[in-house]
Amino acid sequence: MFEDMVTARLYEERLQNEYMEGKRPGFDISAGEIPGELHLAAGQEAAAVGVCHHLRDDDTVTAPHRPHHVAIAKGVDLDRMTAEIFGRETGLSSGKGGHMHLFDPDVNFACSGIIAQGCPPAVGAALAAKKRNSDAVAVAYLGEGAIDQGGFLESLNMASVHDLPVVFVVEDNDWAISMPKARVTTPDDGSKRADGFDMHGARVDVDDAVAVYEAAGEAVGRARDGNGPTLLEVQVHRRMGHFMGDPETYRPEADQEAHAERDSIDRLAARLREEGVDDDELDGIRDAAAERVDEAVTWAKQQPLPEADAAHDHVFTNPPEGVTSDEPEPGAGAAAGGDD
Ligand SMILES: Cc1ncc(C[n+]2csc(CCOP(=O)(O)OP(=O)(O)O)c2C)c(N)n1
Ligand SMILES: [Mg+2]
Repeated sequence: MFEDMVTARLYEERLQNEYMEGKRPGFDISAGEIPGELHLAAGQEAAAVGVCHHLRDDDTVTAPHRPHHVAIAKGVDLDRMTAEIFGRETGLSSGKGGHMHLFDPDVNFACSGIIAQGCPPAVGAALAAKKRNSDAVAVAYLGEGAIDQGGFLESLNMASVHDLPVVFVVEDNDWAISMPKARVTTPDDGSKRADGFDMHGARVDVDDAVAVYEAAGEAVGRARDGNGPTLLEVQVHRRMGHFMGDPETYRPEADQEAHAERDSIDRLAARLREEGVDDDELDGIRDAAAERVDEAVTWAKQQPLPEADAAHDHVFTNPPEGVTSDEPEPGAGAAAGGDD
């Protein structure tokens, strides 16, 4: 878990630097090596490793727009994920999905920029596992700002009615962009919503990977043993802005700086030292993680960009082979100049 947490943190810090390349002197979001938005999850690593270290490749994980820590903990190919983030042809989605749309079928991982969107597919994966008599489970990650979304609540209902092997993991980082949780969501402990759906709920209210691992062990074990879903909320801390370029003018300084006292990586390092792991070993893990991150980024940046023509591949608007489009010719019919 420590190795994955350190890898995720170093990865995010590296992306933070790479992202700004070419975006200055103003902030041109479309310029540079990593075009588009970038949401970093530094500070949230405990929620990723504590759950994903109970999972196998055939278990499904869906993540939201802040996905890298979860992808790393689930074992997504770091090289191809990085190529995807840099928009390269050899990326997981041929460079067309970008950082919010990572798909790795080898380890059953997907993420989406639409918040709570991962919940229904995770329920679908859990239903599929049940129908196949497999003991695979599914995990849907979402932020606390997404728990008022209908898709999440509908998913809780369906998971409970069908007793499905799914765990919903809410990463509570206190903020939905600039909106503090207390202003828009009740109850404060989101896991209590499980009661209304007659399912198990639990909350881990410290940024502690071991505590998450223990709570997730129960939840994943319950799902794997055929004993139904769980809603698990985990308190985490968003160290960075909502997205790269966020001036965070809305955020009290004390909250911004709180990570110094509550860093989950420091906490786990202290725990490992207590258990007899020495500093040399921890440094060795850090060095190996730094090398892995550097290799992934270096490799990704050497990869080709997709051909412009490839923009038309893999999109739903392509008519299937042998079918001609019945779109009216441009300028013909009622649609011309119409109201869309
Ligand atoms: C359905 C939908 N509505 C609005 C947005 C815009 N949006 C992107 S992130 C975000 C806030 C998410 O907050 P939270 O779920 O707490 O996740 P966090 O960013 O804190 O990780 C919103 C509203 C979206 N992506 N999808
Ligand atoms: Mg949030």
